[in-house]
Amino acid sequence: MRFDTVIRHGTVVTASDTFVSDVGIKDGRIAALAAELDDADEIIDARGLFVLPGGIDSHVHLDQPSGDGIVMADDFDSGTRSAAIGGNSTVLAFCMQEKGQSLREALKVYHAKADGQCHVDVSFHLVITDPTADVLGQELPALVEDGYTSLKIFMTYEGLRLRDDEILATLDAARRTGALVMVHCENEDAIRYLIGRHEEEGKLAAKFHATTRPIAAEREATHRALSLAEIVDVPVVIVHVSNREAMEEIRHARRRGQKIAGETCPQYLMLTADDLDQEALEGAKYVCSPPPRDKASQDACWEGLEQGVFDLFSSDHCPFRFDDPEGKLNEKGKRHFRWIPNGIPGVATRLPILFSEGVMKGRIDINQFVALTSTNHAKLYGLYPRKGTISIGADADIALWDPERRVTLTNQMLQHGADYTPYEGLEIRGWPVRLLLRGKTIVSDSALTPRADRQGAYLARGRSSMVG
Ligand code: DUC
Ligand code: ZN
Ligand code: ZN
Repeated sequence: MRFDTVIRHGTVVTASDTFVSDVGIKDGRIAALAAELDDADEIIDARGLFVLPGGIDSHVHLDQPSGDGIVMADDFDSGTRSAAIGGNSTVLAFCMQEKGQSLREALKVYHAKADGQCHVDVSFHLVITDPTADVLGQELPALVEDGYTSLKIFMTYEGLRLRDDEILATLDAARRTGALVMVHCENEDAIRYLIGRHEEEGKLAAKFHATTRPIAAEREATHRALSLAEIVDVPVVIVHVSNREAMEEIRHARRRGQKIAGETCPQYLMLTADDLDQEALEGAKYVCSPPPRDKASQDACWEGLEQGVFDLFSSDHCPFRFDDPEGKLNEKGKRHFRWIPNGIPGVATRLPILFSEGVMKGRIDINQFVALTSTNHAKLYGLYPRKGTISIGADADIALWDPERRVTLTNQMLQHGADYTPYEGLEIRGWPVRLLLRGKTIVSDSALTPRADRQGAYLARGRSSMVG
């Protein structure tokens, strides 16, 4: 067979295997894995490089309205450009239902934002904020059939959070339809109570974001979410776990026989609450929810990655500009932590951080890296085996990694819309030097190629591997 492209002499890595092989690509798909393939229009020399499935980041916020004049720093163009720079070929973003809005209406809005704008492949999780009988009974089943097979619910944020009876109804609808539910676990009533107490005491600086959202508030909500899921007998994903106690809840639930996926994120490995405690409003840069904790929590999250408590390592990219009246330092945010928008940028730094801190420091092996950053996302969110692995017939979404490349992170190289990165100056070992999306090179040496020009496609998805 004559190929469009052959990647030669690289070390191919999947979630289970590592082997030296050439990769033959035809019509955007992987067509051969063999030695000495050379009949191709384009030959890419990958000697000394790892040939990995492109990253899949299944937790990315793009172009969501945040209320009160706050504007998210990335739209689908800039956010997916940054994702590609960081070695990702697919992102799963959120389609946020407004109260009173149908899911179909919400999807129309998000498709209009995304379609034709994306540099990598994209799909949507539905965020359900208004679980009416019509939404759960009529819309959801039809949308799951149409390939919108996952949804997110919140236990915190007034206006977004669901109460326990609404959570049960949503979980039950998910069970009936075969959708997978992601849950943001923090106890809103406890947080509101603590914010009130902090206000009485005049504690309004950014660092108090962390003390109003303590570990117990996350642990309690995690336990409750898992109990509610047990009651209706449905799998769930516990997203952005920040500490040992919440992680142990996942372990306990699995011991009870529940099907649970766990997710953690770079901020819980690399940041602590001390980062919020800085002069000149600098702490606002690190405000996200759940908040970063302490060194012991970082160690626990590493343990969870090493031991398989966490299946997913996602960015929770939720970017706001720092020095901007529409961002972190909006007028009210300068004076009170509760008005600092929650979230940090990270779609470009997720993979390099885990590669450098995890693989190169010997905490996880490279097969675990692939599982945590690509394969498990594809399996859990209904994209496998088209995405998330290197096998015959899969989309040729491939990242070439140079383990010898040393990079000092700067905001500018990440090409997102935020005006900072929480990881400025971090020394990284190992870098994605080339990225192919369905066989076309879209990133080379940290720059988008002309072929990258918004070639990302929308992906309808199948059912999760955890469902059914
Ligand atoms: N939850 C997220 O998943 N992302 C950003 C903010 C939040 O609360
Ligand atoms: Zn969340
Ligand atoms: Zn998020």
